[in-house]
Amino acid sequence: WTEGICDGAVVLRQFATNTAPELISVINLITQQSPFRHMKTTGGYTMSAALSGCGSLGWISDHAGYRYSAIDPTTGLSWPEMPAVLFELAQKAAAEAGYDNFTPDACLINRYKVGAKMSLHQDKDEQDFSAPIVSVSLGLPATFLFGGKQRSDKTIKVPLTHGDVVVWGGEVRKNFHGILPIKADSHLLLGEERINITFRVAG
Ligand code: MD3
Ligand code: FE
Repeated sequence: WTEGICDGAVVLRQFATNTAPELISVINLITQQSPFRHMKTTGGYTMSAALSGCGSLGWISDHAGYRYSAIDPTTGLSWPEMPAVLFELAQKAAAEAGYDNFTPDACLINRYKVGAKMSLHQDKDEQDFSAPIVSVSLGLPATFLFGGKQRSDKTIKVPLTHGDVVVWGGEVRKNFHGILPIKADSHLLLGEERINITFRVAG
């Protein structure tokens, strides 16, 4: 079933639940090639969520700042190809929210262990802001914080559980957002972890 959060944000509850086991097995293959790593923020902090990715571009962070790169700096190689099961899920979810022919070139995979979080930030390293971001939540539940155009704007909390997919486009594409610390629990498929996959048109 679908829920609107506000203009431009559509939650597709349980949209990925049936394909989740397959998603998890391709993520295991991807992270054997491009392992999860903790990026550093430009402020010098180490991010508590670990990152990997697939597709022609991946998100990186270093002394020079944040950007997308065709090379995974950890391996010196290209990022793994985006498996069809991931690409097709993202395309179907985008279509469900009214975006036809969504063609993501970057698939970022965040892994949260218990206690990991993501502070309020905006996603603005992509070239094409007219394309939405599609996010898929797997494993432990999370509380998503959804804010406005400015960091100080009030935030609302949106619970995200295993299988939920959210399409973020239009008006809210550049809004501040974050994830509260993951609570201790265990999930049948992923154990004490949450995985979030985001699909973007980055290049
Ligand atoms: C709303 N990830 O990777 S996904 C990120 O759960 C990121 O790992 C979070 O924020 C996570 O950048 C949240 C949902 C999401 C992604 C991008 C957005 C929501 C968004 C961009 C604009 C507005
Ligand atoms: Fe983000």
